[in-house]
Amino acid sequence: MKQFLHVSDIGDLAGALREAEEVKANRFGWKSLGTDKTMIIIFFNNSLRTRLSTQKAAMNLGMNTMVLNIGQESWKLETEMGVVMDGDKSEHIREAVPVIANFCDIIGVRSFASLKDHEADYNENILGEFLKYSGKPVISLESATVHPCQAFADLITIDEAWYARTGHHLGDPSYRKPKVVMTWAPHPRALPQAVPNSFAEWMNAAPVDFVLTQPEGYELDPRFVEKAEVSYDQMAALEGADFVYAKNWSSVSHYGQILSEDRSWTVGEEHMAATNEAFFLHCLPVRRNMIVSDSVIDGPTSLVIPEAANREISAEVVIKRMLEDPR
Ligand code: SN0
Repeated sequence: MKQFLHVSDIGDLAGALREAEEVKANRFGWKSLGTDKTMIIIFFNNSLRTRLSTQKAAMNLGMNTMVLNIGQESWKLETEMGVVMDGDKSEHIREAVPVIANFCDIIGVRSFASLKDHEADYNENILGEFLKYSGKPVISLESATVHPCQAFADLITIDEAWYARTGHHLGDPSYRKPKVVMTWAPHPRALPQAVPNSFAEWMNAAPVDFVLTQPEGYELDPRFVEKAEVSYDQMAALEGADFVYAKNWSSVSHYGQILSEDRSWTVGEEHMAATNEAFFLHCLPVRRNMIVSDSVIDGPTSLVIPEAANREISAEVVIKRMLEDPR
């Protein structure tokens, strides 16, 4: 695997889930793959889970890891082309990428959306520099439009919980598909669309019934919504859900703007009561009592902690595949 951005990069999802199960049962079983290999993990933005889980996964595979926080401990990088660099940015990404690439075998990059320039964000301009000019396998660790390691961990978590509850894995033809609902929820800051984009992309590819619910103006890019059922009525969408995935995102059409602060969308017990005793998921970090009530996130069907733990597993499967075949 040369790059990991989209669900199509991982191929068959049933195979990926089986591999995740093998890795989870034996996470140090492929340690020789990474001997004398180095992973560099680059952060343009903050992180807790991504930083720790990606580094842990690479170490499980026997790799050496180096983490660099751009602008805090490296030079500030200029990412636009054709500018006169007379400001506070000391180095251009066009030089930084090949320099970084010299010292490693795999690169992970976190580069959030600017939420100012739709075209630059949706072209994945910053990650694109690494994809085009590093010559090394590249993993998006939440770039402008996608967060595939999160969506893969979400899928693993849904499969595990569904199996624990019903005795059937996703895709078992002898049993019904779970209903998975992703609901927008309010947030005090404008957030990227990367997490909901990837979750929608992965759920559309998975054997689940996927429903997306959001207020008017929060429609995601059609490339990610695809065939998903979309409802503007949150309570109707939640009816009979087996999984509720809450997330805030800012508007695409009014790019990067907050259009609603409607707290009736905060997922609380009255919302969960409409579901089929649904499991609750969120990628974290989560704003309690904005996105979800304390009672729901602390309740018996909340999967947020096992979901975060599965970030190690999704990252390990991806890095393992890159080590096995970096083309
Ligand atoms: C990021 C996002 O894309 O929504 C990362 C999620 C994995 N979330 C935030 O930036 C939340 C920041 C905050 O202040 O709550």
